[in-house]
Amino acid sequence: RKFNVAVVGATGAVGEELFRVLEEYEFPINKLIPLASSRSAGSKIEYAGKEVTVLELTETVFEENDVEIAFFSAGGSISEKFAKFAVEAGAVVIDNTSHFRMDPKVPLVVPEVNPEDIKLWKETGIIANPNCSTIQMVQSLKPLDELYGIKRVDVSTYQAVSGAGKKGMEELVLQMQAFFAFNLEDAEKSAFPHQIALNVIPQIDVAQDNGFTKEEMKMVKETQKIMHRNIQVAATCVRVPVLRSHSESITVTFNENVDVDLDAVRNALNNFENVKVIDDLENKKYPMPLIATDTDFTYVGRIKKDIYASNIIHYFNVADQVRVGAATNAVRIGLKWIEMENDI
Ligand code: A2P
Ligand code: 11C
Repeated sequence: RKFNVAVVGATGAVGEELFRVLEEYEFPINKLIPLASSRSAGSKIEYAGKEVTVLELTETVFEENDVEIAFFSAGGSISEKFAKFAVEAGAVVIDNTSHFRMDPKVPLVVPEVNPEDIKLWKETGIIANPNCSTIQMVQSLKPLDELYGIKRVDVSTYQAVSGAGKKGMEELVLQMQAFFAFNLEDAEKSAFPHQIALNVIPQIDVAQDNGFTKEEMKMVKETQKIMHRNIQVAATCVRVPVLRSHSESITVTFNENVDVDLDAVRNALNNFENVKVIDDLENKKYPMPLIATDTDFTYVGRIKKDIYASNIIHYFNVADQVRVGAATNAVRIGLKWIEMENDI
């Protein structure tokens, strides 16, 4: 059986990647309905060698097109306003924004980690896709938690400008061009709190009352919801002038009595679905954004045991956040949903 599939935010960075991933995974599509604002209505996207016209997102477009699966990736306020119309039209909504993630009735899913939660979709019609930084982190935490039991996670991120969508990528490129034209002062600086070219910005999203940012607290709350455990998490989220793929330096503290065996750690990570270990420091081999970009794997390397405590490890984790952290995770949710709900 094939499905009528809508993509809301069809002209955005994640939307465009979604079409590529849907095609690569041979998603069973009967009719594809790309949706965006009135600005883009009438433009064309290419899917499986054919041109498909972008329609304007309206309250009635889901009903009119018999949409059965709707991927939303046009920002939280659009999901807040329009997801209900897709649900009323009988579709399952797979939402990439943060809007529904912490709603206790809405499952928050990384298919490799908590696929069984997809079953809870019936209550609201919505399945939420976690934040990109959370997805790649929990993919490495899950096998480690199964191995030894995790007590605490300390993470610093190195997040690419693609996390801020197309405008974030354009701004880095334009600032670099302006730098080489000796004109950086005049370059646009609006996608980030400061100039991103030749800089590192320790702020992603807005400040919270506790001194952390919203992005950092997403990593805390979403990790606990996905893992179904109150693992302690402290995050510092940093924007770096990398075009694509987020990196994370992660310290994991296991339960008190654990004496870590690094070979067991490497095996557990390597055997976990869609995780790959690259860990050969002597030969300069470790995960980097340029390795992860355009792939569907979360790469882990620089794995080391703490020099003071036998229950602590440190490692570096990299994934293409437009794919693993957004489009691919959404498509994997869609495929699992089809498998679970439609016996295909
Ligand atoms: P549009 O191109 O018509 O503005 P990104 O995350 O790369 O910035 O992309 C955001 C996506 O969300 C784009 O596809 C954009 O469409 C879409 N979008 C933004 N505002 C609206 C809106 N009011 N209605 C429908 N889609 C929107
Ligand atoms: C970034 N992680 O890199 C953010 C973007 O909650 O879906 C994704 C925000 C979200 O800027």
